[in-house]
Amino acid sequence: MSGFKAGFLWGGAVAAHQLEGGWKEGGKGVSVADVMTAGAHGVPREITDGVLPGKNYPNHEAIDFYHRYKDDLKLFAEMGYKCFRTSIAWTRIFPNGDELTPNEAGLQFYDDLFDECLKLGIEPVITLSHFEMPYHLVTEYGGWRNRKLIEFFVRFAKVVFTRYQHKVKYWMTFNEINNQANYHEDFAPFTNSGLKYQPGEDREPVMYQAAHYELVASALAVKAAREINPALQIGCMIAMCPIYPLTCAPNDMMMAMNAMHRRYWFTDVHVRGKYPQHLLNYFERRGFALDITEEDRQALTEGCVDYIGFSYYMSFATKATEDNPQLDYDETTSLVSNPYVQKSDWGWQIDPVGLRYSLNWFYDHYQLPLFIVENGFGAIDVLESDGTVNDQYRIDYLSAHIAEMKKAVVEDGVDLMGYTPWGCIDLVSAGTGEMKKRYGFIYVDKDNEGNGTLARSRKKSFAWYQKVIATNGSEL
Ligand code: P53
Repeated sequence: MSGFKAGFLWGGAVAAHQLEGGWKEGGKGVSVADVMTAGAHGVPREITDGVLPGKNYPNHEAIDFYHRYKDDLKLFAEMGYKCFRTSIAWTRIFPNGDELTPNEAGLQFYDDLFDECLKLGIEPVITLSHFEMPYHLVTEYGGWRNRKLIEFFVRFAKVVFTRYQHKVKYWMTFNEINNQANYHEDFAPFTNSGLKYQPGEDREPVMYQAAHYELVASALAVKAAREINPALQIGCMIAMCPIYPLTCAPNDMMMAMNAMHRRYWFTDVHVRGKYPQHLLNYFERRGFALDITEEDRQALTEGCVDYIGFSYYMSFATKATEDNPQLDYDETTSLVSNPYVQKSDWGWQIDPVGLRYSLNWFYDHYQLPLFIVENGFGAIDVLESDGTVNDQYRIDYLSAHIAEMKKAVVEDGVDLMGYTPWGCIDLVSAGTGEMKKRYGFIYVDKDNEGNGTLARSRKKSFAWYQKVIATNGSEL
């Protein structure tokens, strides 16, 4: 093969809560993203008890895509996008999450959005749950620690599969479902699963329980999609940060293997429909008695995904230490800095080769088609007086990653469906809530405090990516 396959899905990726704004429009309910304030590098976003006066909630307005999507999609079309990955805000369809009937105004919004995409020759690629579940499900049910959420999610999935089956072919269930492996911090449990912990609560088994219910819900959604329309393709979505051993000391290697087990078992369940034995043994050793029924096990086997969607930004490294004889991985304490790679201003390790490694790792393990649904460089951009942004650093980052992705396809034979760089238009950072951490090919005039005209302008990377797509990745 000489390059990327015909019909390769070049595009861009975003998530509803990070760009739409319109947080109360069209009957939308409050989501978990609506109760998170702006933070910064090293300053966590505050999760407030509901929406409080006087706080800065950057997702409420975001970049106002809700009102401006037609113009923004035109810019994506100008770059030559074949696809556009976004999510459906669950709260536009079921504002509280536990209603029996959906909100028509919300459904209509996505009908219009998808029609507009299709008119421009852009195929929508849709995530069902991307860090924006209804906040009501947190306050009334405790988030995904409650089995009832399976029913609510599956209802939501069935409604949107049925409604959009002739407009959307490619779907993903839960965005970066494995972020919650980082359960000591508050961010991932809340954004993945609507989990708020009691002081002193043993967080780890709660995380496993919530993830289990999500995996069952995902499997039931996959099964439902096939019944609704067998042409639909449903993937999982995994945050891939491959974990290297710091050295070739055998115990460092074993530590890295255990770390990979603890961060990526989610993929095993999505793809193979059952838990890996190492995890079942770990539950036993730790005395975690989870609610996993025979019916759940059956559901998991019947809802295996069609492809693996994943994000790739960085690699991690780990090492064995004497105070950890069982080489257990703890994401807050076990990671070390990799001396061979550079870091972004937000401390993310820049490692293009890690993308080739990740593609091979997934393909070796699972032999399913892969879809890189996020990759990108969060950086501080400077808008020049002539309206341009000279983001050569972003071009360097993306071209180096695409070059490695090409090796994985051409030299290693990985089956890759597409590539959608993250935050193809500047939007609110998920991790920090900042506007300053920009990823886009399109600059949006708005700052961390919410000031700005929201005007859009093309960065240098815009024309560069346009050429990448036009040449199907030959010219980087
Ligand atoms: P931000 C952590 C590690 C890898 C990806 O992230 C992550 C996160 C969470 O911060 O999130 C994904 O905006 C996520 C997007 C997010 C993007 O990566 O923190 O799917 O919603 O915006 C970039 O720089």
